[in-house]
Amino acid sequence: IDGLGSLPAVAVAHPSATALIYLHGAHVAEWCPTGQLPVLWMSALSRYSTADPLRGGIPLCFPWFGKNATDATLPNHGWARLAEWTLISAESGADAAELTFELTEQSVGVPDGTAPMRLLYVVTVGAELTADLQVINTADRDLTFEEAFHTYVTVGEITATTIGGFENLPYLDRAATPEATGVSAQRVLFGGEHLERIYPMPALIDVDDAAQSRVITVVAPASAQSVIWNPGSVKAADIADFGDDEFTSMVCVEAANVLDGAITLAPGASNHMTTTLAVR
Ligand code: TA6
Repeated sequence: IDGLGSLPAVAVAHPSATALIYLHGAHVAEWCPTGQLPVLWMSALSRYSTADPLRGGIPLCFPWFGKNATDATLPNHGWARLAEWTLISAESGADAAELTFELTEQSVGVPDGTAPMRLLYVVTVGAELTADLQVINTADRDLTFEEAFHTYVTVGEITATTIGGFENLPYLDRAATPEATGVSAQRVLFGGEHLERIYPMPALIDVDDAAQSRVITVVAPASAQSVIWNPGSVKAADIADFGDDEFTSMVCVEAANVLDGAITLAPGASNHMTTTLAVR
């Protein structure tokens, strides 16, 4: 179908859930299990243009996370979320629909990091949502990259939301200047400030969305790190495609292989990173 901004998208209508996935960035923008409130958050100010990443849903960060280490003019979080992916298969089973998207080197429009590679992205839409990114090194040399699912979930009120799964674990505090380290003595709480933490552990997260009386779980067994991010009022005001008050209704719970968790593939080798979202 033609999504917003006439960007091509795949609309999934399965008895167990609905979803909307843009070919731009193979970007899962919407997922709603039947009988539940929508789970993914999208900014009302998101751009729907091939020049920009969508703001919300599940942005694919690849082949680097954040700023490019060598060229600051390159797009934040890499080029996979800016590329036009191809839907190569769509199947519907009793419990879920399964869609496979592909991106190969010749379809990548953004410079740097375009060593020959093939990305296969399988999204399973059902009562749970699973995303599986497979990277295949089709080059004749080692390929090193970072990758992350930058997942935005929607919550009723961020200050009434807590995140469990990191109790007594250390984190890198990226909201501190300079960056600092900390330990989460308890569940992660939000007070409207900029919160950005990288925990060196696979995501086994529960988001207690008390305002909407539900718990969203995010599991990512093959991720080296978990990133929690809320821009808070100050940082949100600096982000053009992020409404000033929108930070109160979202939190990013990201599965990542970044920093010392970056992946290196030998020629012909491949890896999978998956994340599974569920609501109860
Ligand atoms: O995951 C947190 C983060 O790295 C923040 O630093 C912030 O930049 C956020 O991602 C959003 O990045 P984006 O390029 O999508 O605006």
